[in-house]
Formats: sequence, C-alpha cells, structure tokens
Amino acid sequence: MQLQQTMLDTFQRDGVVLIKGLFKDQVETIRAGIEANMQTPGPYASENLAPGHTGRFFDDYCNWPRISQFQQVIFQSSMAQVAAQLMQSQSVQLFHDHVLVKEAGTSLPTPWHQDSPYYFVEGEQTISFWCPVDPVSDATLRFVAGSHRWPKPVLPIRWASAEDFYASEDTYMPIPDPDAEGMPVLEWDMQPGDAVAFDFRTLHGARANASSQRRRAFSVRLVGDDARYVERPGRTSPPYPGHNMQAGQRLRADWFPVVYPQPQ
Ligand SMILES: O=C(O)CCC(=O)C(=O)O
Repeated sequence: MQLQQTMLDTFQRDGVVLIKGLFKDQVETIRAGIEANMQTPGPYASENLAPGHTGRFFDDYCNWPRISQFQQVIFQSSMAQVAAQLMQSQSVQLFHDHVLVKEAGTSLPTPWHQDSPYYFVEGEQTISFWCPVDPVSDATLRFVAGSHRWPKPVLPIRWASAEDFYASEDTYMPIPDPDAEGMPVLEWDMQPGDAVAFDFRTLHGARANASSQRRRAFSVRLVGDDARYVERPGRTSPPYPGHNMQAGQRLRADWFPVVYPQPQ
C-alpha cells in the first residue's frame, strides 16, 4: 500500500493520521484474536476498575506470541510497510500488541497521556496503529495535534486510580486539559478496520463509552531505525522483565522482531 505524500506530511506535522480501511481485510481475524485474548487473559491484563464507575474497560498487551490471529495481522498485513513510510524508516521492529475493550456503558474515560513516558524506548521514529473493530464515534481516540513536538514529556498516570506512574515527577509537565485550554484536538468517527497511526509522543485520550455498542480496539506498537532503549525512573509498561538491554541499544531483535523489511 503506497500512501499519498499528504498523509506522510500530516503524520509528521500533527503526530497522527487517519488511514481508512487499513485493516479492512483483517477485521474478523482481529475480532477472533480479541475474543481469544479475553477468554484467556495474559499476566498483564487489567480491568481498569475505578471506584464509582460502571461498565468494563479491559486491556491487555504483549500477547502476540500466543495468539495466532495477532501474528497474522502483524506479520501478514500491509501495516509494517505503511509504518516504514510514515516513520520514514528503513526498518520496522515490533514493540508489542495491545487490546483495549470498552464495553457499552463504560463510564471511565481514558485519561490524556503520551505513550512514550510509559515505554522503555524512545526516538523520532515510533508509531502505534489503533484499529477499532466496532463502529466508534464518541469513544474514539482524541489527539492533540503537534504534541509529539512538545519539549517536555507529560506526566504518566495510572488509568484507573490516576496515581502517578513513577515516584519522581520532575522530568514531566502536568497533564493539560486540551479542551479547556483550546488546544487543537483531532478525532474521527471510525469504522471497523480503519486505523489511526500516531507517534508514541502524541498526547491522546478517549471519552467514556456511553453508547450501547462495544468498542473493541486492537493496537500495534512499532519502532524505526533511530529508536533506542532508555532507562525510566521505575518499572515501565510493558515491563518485559529480564530483557537485559542497556541504555542506547536498539531493542533486541529476538524479543522484538523486525517486521519490515520482511525477513527472507
Ligand atoms: O483505547 C483507548 O481508550 C486508549 C488507547 C490508547 O491510549 C493507546 O492505544 O495508546
């Protein structure tokens, strides 16, 4: 799939771009993978239970090694080649998969956050694809255009409890309120198989799912040539215990496989 130059420019400028139908041929596969994941959650699965909230917000990640449907999407779709174009990178490495299901009537919003501070990898060339497999309007992802270029990262918090994610917070700026502060917020109604592609540093969040439909979403996180392992002030998310990498190294390819160019 060859993207138009305007889409590449949009991704570089805004830190996010909508790609209609990117996973249109994988919708049933993704639904089956999410079902398998929810039937047998992994060790990192979370119900994001917050006091006083209704519904269910399930998320889980790093399950591609045991869920064949996720492998099919990651290794056999055009996603990796699209990632290379958007990141302007010669190579693309898989970081991890992430399932995010907000059942109908779930009142918990996803707080504004950047993914990068939670991760142990940084660079100019990073990308996440977020793909709903249900039609989504109100509970779609929302992004602050250009926030991937902000000089200081935003304080990461735990989604359900809103506690600080790390003990030391000097490195981070407080979480803004983009709506109240008049920031340029981008969001799209999406159909099953559409995707938003965004930089790990782009500030994003989502509203509650007040609708009567589930909002099942599958996300894949990828890195490009310049991404390197970095130390954080605490346990990262995902943690990958025993990874044994040192600051400045590329992610180890035996745990984080190269998905583009396709290995021969
Ligand atoms: O699905 C959501 O509500 C949040 C997703 C998200 O923050 C992400 O994919 O990075």
